[in-house]
Amino acid sequence: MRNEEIATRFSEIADMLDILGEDTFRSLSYQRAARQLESLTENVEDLVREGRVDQIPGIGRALAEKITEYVTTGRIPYYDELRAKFPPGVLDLLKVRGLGPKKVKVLWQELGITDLDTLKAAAEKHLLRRVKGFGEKTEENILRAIELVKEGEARTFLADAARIVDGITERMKAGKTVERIEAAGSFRRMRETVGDVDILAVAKDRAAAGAAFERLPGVVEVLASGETKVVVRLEYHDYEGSRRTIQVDLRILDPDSWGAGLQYFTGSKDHNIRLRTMAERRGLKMNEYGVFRDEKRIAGDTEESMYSTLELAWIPPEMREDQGEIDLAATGRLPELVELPDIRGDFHVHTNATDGTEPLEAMVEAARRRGYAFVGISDHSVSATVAGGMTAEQALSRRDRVRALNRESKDFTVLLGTECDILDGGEMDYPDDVLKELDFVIASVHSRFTLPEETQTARIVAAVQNPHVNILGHPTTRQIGWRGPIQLDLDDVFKACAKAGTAIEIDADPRRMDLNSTQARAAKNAGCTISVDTDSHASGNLVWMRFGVGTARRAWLTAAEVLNAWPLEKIRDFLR
Ligand code: DGT
Ligand code: CA
Ligand code: CA
Ligand code: ZN
Repeated sequence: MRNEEIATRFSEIADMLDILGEDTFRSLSYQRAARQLESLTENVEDLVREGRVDQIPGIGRALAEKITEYVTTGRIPYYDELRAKFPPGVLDLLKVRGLGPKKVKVLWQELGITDLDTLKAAAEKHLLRRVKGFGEKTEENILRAIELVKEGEARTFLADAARIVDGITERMKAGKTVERIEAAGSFRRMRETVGDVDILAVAKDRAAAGAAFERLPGVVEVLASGETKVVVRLEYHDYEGSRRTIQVDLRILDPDSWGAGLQYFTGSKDHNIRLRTMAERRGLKMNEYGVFRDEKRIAGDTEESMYSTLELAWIPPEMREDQGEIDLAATGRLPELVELPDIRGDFHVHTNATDGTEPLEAMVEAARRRGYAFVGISDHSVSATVAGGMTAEQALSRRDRVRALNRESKDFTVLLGTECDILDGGEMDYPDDVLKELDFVIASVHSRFTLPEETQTARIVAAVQNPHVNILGHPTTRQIGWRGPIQLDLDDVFKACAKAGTAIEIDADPRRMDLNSTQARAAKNAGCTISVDTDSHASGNLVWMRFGVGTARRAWLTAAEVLNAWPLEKIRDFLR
C-alpha cells in the first residue's frame, strides 16, 4: 500500500510542477520514480528499514530522502508546500482527455476554472472559446470528455477492487475480530467494474468487528453503523494513480446463515430472483437467512446446501447472471471453467524496447516466477509511433538474446513475437518475411478508430486472414471511461477468426478488458480459440491474469478453449 501512496504523491508532484511550468527535468524524475514504485515488487517500508531505498532503479538521493520521510512521518513537506498552491480540484482537470498541463494552467489562471464542475459550466456557457488555443470544437470535445471521466469514476476497475478487497480481508483477519470474512457482490462474480464492494463476515463480538471495520485505513466517512451492517466510504488510488473513493458494505452474518448470505449477496439479482421463484414453486421460502419449509430452516450454512435443496449443482459465481446457467446446473451440464492454475503463459508482454518499463530479461524472470511454462514477448511495430514501435531490424535483432535465454533453461520458453499494427487497409505493419521469422504475431488496431463499420470490419477480417497472424489483440480497442469500441461487426470477425485459425484476445488490462465477457462468450460459440493476456507494460501487471481468467469464466470458457492453457507443444502446432 505504501508503494502506491508514495507513487501517487510523486506523480501529483510531477503534475503540479508541470502545471506551474517549472523545471521539466525535475517533473520527469518524479514521474519516473512514481512508475518505478508502482512496479516495485518489494515493500518500500522494508527497503527504508534496511537502508536500501537508493537501490530502487531510477531513484536518486533527493527522492530517496522523500520516500524515507514519508515512511517515517507519513508526510512529504515538499508535496504539502506545492499542494497549498492549488485549489483542490485543479489536478482533476488533467484527467480530461485533451487537457495537458499548459491548458490547465490557462483555464485556471485566466478563467478561474478550479475543478470539473466549473469546467463543465464554462464549456456550456461557451466561455472557453474566448481563450487562445480553444475553439468551438474544443468545447464540444471537453464536454464529452468530462462525461467519460465521470462515467469512469462511478465504478471501480476490477483490479483496483481486488486490491481493496485483499487489503480489507487481510487487515480484518489480522485484527482477529472476525472468524470468517469473504467478498461477495459483483466482485465475486468478477465483473469488469464494480459499483461497491460487499464484504461478509462472521463475528462473535459484532460491535468489535464493526468498530475495526470503521477504523480501516482509507475510511473517509461512515455512512451507517449497525449490528448487522456497516457502510463506509473508502479512499483509494486506482492502478493509474488517480485518487478515487468507493463504498464498502460490511454485513455480519450468523454462522448458520453463512451460505445463505454468501449466495444472496453474491447475486446477481436476476439469478437470485430466478432461484427464489424455483423455491416458491416447491413451496419453499428462500432469503438471505436460508431456505425454509414452513418456519423450519432446511438449508443455509453452506452455499452448496442452498443450491442442492433446489436440486441444483453449485454454480460458479462468475456464471450467476441468469444466462441459462440454472438449467445447466439442473441437468448436470455445467462447464468445467478454466482456472488460474490452468494458465501456462502470457502472450502479450511489452518491454522497455517499446513502451514497457522493464528489460526483456526482467519480464521473462517475472513470468517464470509466476510458475508459467512460457512467456510471449510482443513489443510494438514501427507504425505505433506513440508507443515507440520498433523497426523490423530491431525486432529481429533480439532473436539471439532470446535463443540464449532459451538455451539457459529447459523448463521455460521465451517466444519472441510482436504486437504488429494493422494498417489502414488491413495490411500488416511488418512484411511477411519479417513476420515469419517471429514465433508468433498479435495483430492490433492502434489507429483509425473512427472508420465506418463496414470498412473497419473488412480491415480487421483481412488482418486475421494473414497466415502469419496468430492472435487478434484487444479487438474492440475500447477503454473503459475513456474511449468507446470501434464500429465492428464482431460476428463477422469471429467467423473469420474461427475459419482462419486465428485466436482472439481477452486483454486483461483493467481499463480494456477486451473482449469483454459477453463478447468472449459469443466468440466461443462461434468456435474461436481465446487467448487470455495481460498486455503487461511492467512486471507488476502480470497479476492481471487473475482478472482475465475471471472474465474468461464469465464467458463460460473451459481450459480447452483457452490458447495459453494448452501444453506448449500444442501451442506450437497452433502457431504453425
Ligand atoms: P455493483 O455493486 O453495482 O457492481 O453490483 P452488485 O451485484 O454487487 O450489487 P449490490 O452491491 O447492489 O448488491 C449485492 C448483491 O446483493 C446483488 O448482486 C444481489 C443482492 N441483492 C441486493 N439487493 C437485492 C434485492 O433487492 N433483491 C435480490 N434478490 N437480491 C439483492
Ligand atoms: Ca456491490
Ligand atoms: Ca452493495
Ligand atoms: Zn495494443
